[in-house]
Amino acid sequence: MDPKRLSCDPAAQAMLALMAEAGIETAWDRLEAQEPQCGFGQLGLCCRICNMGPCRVDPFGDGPQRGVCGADADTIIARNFARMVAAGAAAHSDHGRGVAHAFLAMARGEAPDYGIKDRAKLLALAKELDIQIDGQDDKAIAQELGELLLAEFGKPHGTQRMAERAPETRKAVWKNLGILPRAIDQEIVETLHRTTMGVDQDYKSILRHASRCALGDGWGGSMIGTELQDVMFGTPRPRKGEINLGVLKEDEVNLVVHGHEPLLSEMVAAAAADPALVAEARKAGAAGINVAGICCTANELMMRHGIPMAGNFLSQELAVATGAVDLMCVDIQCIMQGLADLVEHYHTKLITTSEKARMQGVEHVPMDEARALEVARTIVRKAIEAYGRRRHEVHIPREKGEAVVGFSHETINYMLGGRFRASYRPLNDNIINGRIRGVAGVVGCTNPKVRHDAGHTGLVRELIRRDILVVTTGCSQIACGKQGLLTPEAAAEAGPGLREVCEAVGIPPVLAVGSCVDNSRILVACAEMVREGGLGDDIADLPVAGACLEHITEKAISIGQYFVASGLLVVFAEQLFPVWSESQVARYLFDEIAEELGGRWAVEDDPVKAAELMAAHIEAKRDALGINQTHERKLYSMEDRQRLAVE
Ligand code: SF4
Ligand code: MSK
Repeated sequence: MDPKRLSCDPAAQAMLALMAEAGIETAWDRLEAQEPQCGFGQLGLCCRICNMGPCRVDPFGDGPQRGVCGADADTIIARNFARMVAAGAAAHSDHGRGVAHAFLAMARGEAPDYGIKDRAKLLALAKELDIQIDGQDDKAIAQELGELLLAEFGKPHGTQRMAERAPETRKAVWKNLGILPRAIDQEIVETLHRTTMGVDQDYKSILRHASRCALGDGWGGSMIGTELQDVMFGTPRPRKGEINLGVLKEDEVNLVVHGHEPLLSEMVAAAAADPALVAEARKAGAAGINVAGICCTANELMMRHGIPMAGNFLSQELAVATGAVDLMCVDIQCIMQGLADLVEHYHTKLITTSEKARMQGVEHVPMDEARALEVARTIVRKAIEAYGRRRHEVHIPREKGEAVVGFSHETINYMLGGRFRASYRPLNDNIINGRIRGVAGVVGCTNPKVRHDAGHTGLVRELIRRDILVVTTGCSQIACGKQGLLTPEAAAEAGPGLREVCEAVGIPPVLAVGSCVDNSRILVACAEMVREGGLGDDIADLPVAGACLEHITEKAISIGQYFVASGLLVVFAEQLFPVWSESQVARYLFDEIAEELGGRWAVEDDPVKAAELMAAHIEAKRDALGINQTHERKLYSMEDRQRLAVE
């Protein structure tokens, strides 16, 4: 396999060549060993929900058209799709629940190493949720807020409080369709119930509930996670950091944190900066302790502390193969089991930390909120010990670049509006005057079935060239960072209108918004754009679209579905989309769903064509808003001016 065909990242190419030479297996090798993969599974046509199966439906019409229970292709595809949404929503929301638990423990004084870093956000959130703040101290407010938000996961009555942030028109759409999300757990459990054998057998009904479940993720579990993380660890502000495998240091203890929850990585970052531990590292012969992130943990750490990012999902094995990673500690999600075998070739110590995510044969150091910093110190000490066992030649690729990350919704508000007039007005105005044609969210994973990073960055380059401002999260954000797209200098690649705005404000044309749960920030930004005025009454009116051309996880399907259910066009790669294109389900998701929800799915493998599709959607929205018409420049007479002044 030619490394250049597997990845467009030169650092990844170098490591792939090195690993191939050494005969060390990667995800790409395991993918090759799996081929040909099951075509029924790829199209969503395989059902193993009950023990009369597994059943499959033949898309060519020659073989069986129904499962043993009589389920047809659409029921099977819809059930599989809805279950992906439920699993993705469960992952994000359980992350959010974990944060809420830690937040509450912090407020009660049971997690002394955590605190309140963003008091203004605490108070704003409390006010928004009708919590009395006058006369209460911060910890008491936090306790009430924590209890209220934790209850959102399992409350017996009512709908999601965070979903109240959506524009009125959008909420009316959800209400009319009966899909306003209730308790997050309820939506997930109901999805699993509906999709067991012999329950919901109407594909539209199943998919409508999938929308409700996904909304419980985006406007519920994920949003709660993001908001409480901001209060505890600080709302991200633009920050510069280094990115790619070249951030690993030959002469330092390299401690890589990988996964999703900042609960652990924040503490590891603090422990690694402890002068006593740095002295221990020096005693062991290292020049210092270098913490670097992989996957969404990398996004969380860089946007709050400027800690370098070593890479995204497909970089996790490559980082170990440099021989420079002394310890990799992981929490939850996107951790390849292949790491456990891989570290056997090196001195690298692998450590799991979450009760929810253990690996056989891998040392487990349980994260404990009550003594979080102490746990983190233990992990750092283990990294120092492992450094002492380094025997290998170290092969750290030279590639590293700079990235500016941390464009939270609050930052975008501030940067575009200014300190005294923080607002989305300038963004909306620049969209209305056409300098910026619209906004695209490019998010999600990296999948070995697609040339690593090329789907994301190819698409992003095409979008900014067309004057479309890009916001990015997750592994897509890291891909963009590696290719220099997260710097203000990248504005040189943008079209003239977007370039002008970026240069005037000093922002990159691709705004790094955060981790996977932070896709909720994009929802809030959309709601704010509507609230600001001039771009319609609903998120579905906005010239905005989303995409992920390298998706792997069920979480990505949940994200896509909540963007669609919020009124947006979402483009995924056709080769990765788990729906048979000739099915009624496909017709519904690609077309009819727009009549109900305003948003819809589309599929396209080619990044250039995907950009064309998104740009066409954005232009159609602009036409509908009437902002594509050239306005005659109105010359005011003195009389007009006087009238304006009076008004
Ligand atoms: Fe087969 Fe129906 Fe059971 Fe699915 S639920 S495995 S289609 S019998
Ligand atoms: S880490 S979910 S591979 S974006 Fe959030 Fe990356 Fe996808 Fe995991």
